[in-house]
Amino acid sequence: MSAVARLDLHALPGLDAAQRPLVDPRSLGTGIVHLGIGAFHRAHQAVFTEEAIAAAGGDWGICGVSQRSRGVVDQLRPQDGLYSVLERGERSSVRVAGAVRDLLFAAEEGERLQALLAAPGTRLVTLTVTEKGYRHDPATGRLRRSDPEVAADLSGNGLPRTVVGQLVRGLAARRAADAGPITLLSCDNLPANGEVLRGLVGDFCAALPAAEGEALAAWITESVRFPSSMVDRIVPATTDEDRAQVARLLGYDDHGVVVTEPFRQWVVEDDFAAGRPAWERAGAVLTADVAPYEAMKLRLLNGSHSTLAYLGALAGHAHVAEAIRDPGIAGVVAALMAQDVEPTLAVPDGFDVAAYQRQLIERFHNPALRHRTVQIAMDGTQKLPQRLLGTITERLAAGAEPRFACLGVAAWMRYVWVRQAEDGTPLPVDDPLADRLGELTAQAATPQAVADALLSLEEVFGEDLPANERFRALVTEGLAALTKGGVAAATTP
Ligand code: CS2
Repeated sequence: MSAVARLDLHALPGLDAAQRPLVDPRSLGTGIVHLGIGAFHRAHQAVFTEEAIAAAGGDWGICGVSQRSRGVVDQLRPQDGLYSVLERGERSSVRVAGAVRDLLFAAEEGERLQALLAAPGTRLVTLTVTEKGYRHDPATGRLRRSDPEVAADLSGNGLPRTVVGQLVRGLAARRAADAGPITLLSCDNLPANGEVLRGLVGDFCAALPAAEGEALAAWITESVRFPSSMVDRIVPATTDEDRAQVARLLGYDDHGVVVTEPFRQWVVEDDFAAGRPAWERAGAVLTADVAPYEAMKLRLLNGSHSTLAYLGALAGHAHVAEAIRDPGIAGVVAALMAQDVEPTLAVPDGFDVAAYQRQLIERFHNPALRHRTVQIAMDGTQKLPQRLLGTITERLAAGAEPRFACLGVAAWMRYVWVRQAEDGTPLPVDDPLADRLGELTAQAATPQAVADALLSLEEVFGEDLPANERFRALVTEGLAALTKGGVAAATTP
């Protein structure tokens, strides 16, 4: 039992001015439904939105929807939606965020979700549902109709359980209610995330009976926008220690704390059907073309992150900040960025890509952020295509040898194959394809056999890349080196 009182609206007058929300939460109407109210949303879009409302007004309060677990709903509901953002850089600071006004647990409140999507006051749906939440094949971007939950949602029996099902059924209800246009804004780490979402919504409509699907698809084309966006802020999972620090700083007990770095970036395609918060007033970049920023961020930051995570976890580094201090791993990450990724990028005018890389390395070094390598290692099958495989495909086509990106893929293979660090510590394989990975690697005894088996995963690697002998050789060499001499030997220049 904690001795301090729980954070809620009554606590606000007692906080230091610098710790209070920037807006009066009580005065805010809800205009945004956010699917996937995890720590990342609360430390990123919710912060931009609150600052935008503080600067320019608007009823853009957020209803945060949790899909699978009621954890966040139980944390935030008793706190009137309030939670604190603990920024850790050279100094720490904490502030209570006020833009989340409502919580909804989709698994139990599916009807309310549908009603909210059909309400005229809802003008924007934002999403952070992670890569796997889209239920698509990462290699093709198409909806996985064989997924039992997608199939159930298509059959129309009961309330929809998948994100795309919820959205399409909600849009149908919105059309029936004549509630007006709306924007669906993906904020997940996928290239052309708006286009991906539009495609999946289209796939879902096309799989419905024609009488239902065609008219709905036509209405969607007319009334719904799907802008793309690039999101960036490092947000490690919150620990008990973080919650204890906030209780000391705030004087209140907050079950919904999120921890993050000072840096944040949001580049948004400015294509909205029914208005948006003035995010540019909070430092977001609103632009016509997000693609160059997305590629840069996914390949440089996330590509490095995944490489650091697999090599780091195998070498026994629990956190990113330790992994990046390992000279071998640091060398691989620097070379991955400069030699493999940079030549593939269309750098926006006036953008200093070398400075961006230096800043990334600095952010990875942040000793106050305890970002676990196994957290980033999660869902590798959903992350590899946009983080490493795009780079590899383009470099091979240019006649180059993307050695470092291939070593990242090899480290993923070693990780899902042996499932333990070099010191014997077990490493979790948390991935929607975990069973397949287990089956594929179970029979394989040599690096060559493991690489062959894993490269047969067409939904991850597609068809062309595994047919490339250079690629197969580079990945297999990397896996053989990791197997023979460990991370230290494989990362020695
Ligand atoms: C990370 C990202 O967990 C992961 O896979 O690479 O969540 C990363 O921290 C964010 O994209 C940073 O913006």
